[in-house]
Amino acid sequence: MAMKEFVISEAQVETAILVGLVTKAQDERKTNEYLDELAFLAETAGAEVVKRFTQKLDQANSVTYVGKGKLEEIKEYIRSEEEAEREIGMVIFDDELSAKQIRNIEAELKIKILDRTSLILDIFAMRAQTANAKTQVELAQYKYMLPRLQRLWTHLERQGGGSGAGGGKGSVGLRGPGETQLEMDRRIILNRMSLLKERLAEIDKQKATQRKNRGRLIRVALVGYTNVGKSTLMTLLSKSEVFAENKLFATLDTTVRKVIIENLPFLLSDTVGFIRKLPTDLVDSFKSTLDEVREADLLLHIVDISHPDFEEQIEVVNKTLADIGASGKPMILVFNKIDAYTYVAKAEDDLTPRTKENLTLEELMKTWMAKMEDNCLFISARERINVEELKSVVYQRVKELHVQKYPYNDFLYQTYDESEE
Ligand SMILES: Nc1nc2c(ncn2[C@@H]2O[C@H](COP(=O)(O)OP(=O)(O)OP(=O)(O)O)[C@@H](O)[C@H]2O)c(=O)[nH]1
Ligand SMILES: [Mg+2]
Repeated sequence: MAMKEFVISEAQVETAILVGLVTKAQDERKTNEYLDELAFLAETAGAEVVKRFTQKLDQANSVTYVGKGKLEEIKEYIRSEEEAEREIGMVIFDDELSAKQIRNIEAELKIKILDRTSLILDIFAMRAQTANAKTQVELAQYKYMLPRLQRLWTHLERQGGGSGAGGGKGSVGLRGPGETQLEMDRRIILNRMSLLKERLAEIDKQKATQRKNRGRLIRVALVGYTNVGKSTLMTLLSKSEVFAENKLFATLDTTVRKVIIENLPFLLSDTVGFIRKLPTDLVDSFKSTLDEVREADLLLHIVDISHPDFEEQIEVVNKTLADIGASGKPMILVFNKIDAYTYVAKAEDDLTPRTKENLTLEELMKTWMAKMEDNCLFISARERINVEELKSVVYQRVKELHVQKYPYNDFLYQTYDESEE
């Protein structure tokens, strides 16, 4: 269709300021990594980060998160940008804010305030495709909103009645339940939440039935931090396209595919990635999505070895698995993206101690293989390095599990002709 009648103005990108704390528990390097991730989240949601503020505090200030002076500094920055006709769209805080903190900060800065949780929820709302995912996200959003209703009221009055700049439908942080819906009072929200819960229970039941009808096949789940390459690997192993991109939370809904390696069929599922500082409430809301992980016979824990912080990511994933009751399962640790691994080579005469940044890929592999008693693999899903090795390891493990779980099931030994798929 011809578009010549229309003048398409350039989509206006909202700008964002990030705020994080350096505390006893979180040193400056950590804080910067967290803020890198927060910036990636903001970018995924469609905002451009123009400035970061950090402050050293023993712990977050219960009234305004940062101290009074720092808040003043942020306010000053926003004002000066405004004067230069560069309006700041929002301020995003790296930790979950209380109702009180949001109210006070907003009163001071008079600008849209988000925190890590509401930003993640916003991305989830943007990404949700199926009825199941949409219901789960909506429930999680109400859970977040409920204790902060006060804030939402004042927030929306300003959004609706103000100059109109930056607000409105579809902007970062305001997707999901529409503005009219937000005018509901607490009681109505609670009613809506119980309706959503009923709906999810219904979906859970259907899913459980579906899972039961899948037959006697071993179930393997891909788990891992967000953006590590789970969906890319799923596509590779199942030979059918699964959505993957270089954004956070590209996958929200679980995909289950039947995969056959040699003569062995099994089920492989790809599911939502995990992230740091993800509130348990949010994880709970994804119960039915995560059932797939909980009921898996074998986990393939995918790690992005090219990420500077992959070790902490492994810990976050293990902790989240424990939180959802999926720890203690047979697991293979799969280090992905070996093609993108980089390290800082040390000069021969440099006698300062080597740090993890100085390890070559070979050294790192050795360390992990010793630690995992060889129960790990190093691959590149994108460059197809060591994928055959991965397949044969998965084949062995699935076969063992299959014989254990279904000793009388002989269809393992039929030979499948790959060309018949
Ligand atoms: N360099 C490199 N990039 C890869 C590799 N595997 C995947 N990627 C890229 O990493 C990004 C994320 O891949 P996905 O498969 O979407 O990752 P995911 O784990 O499914 O991510 P979420 O669904 O968002 O949690 C994409 O841009 C991929 O192309 C790899 O082996 N090497
Ligand atoms: Mg994915």
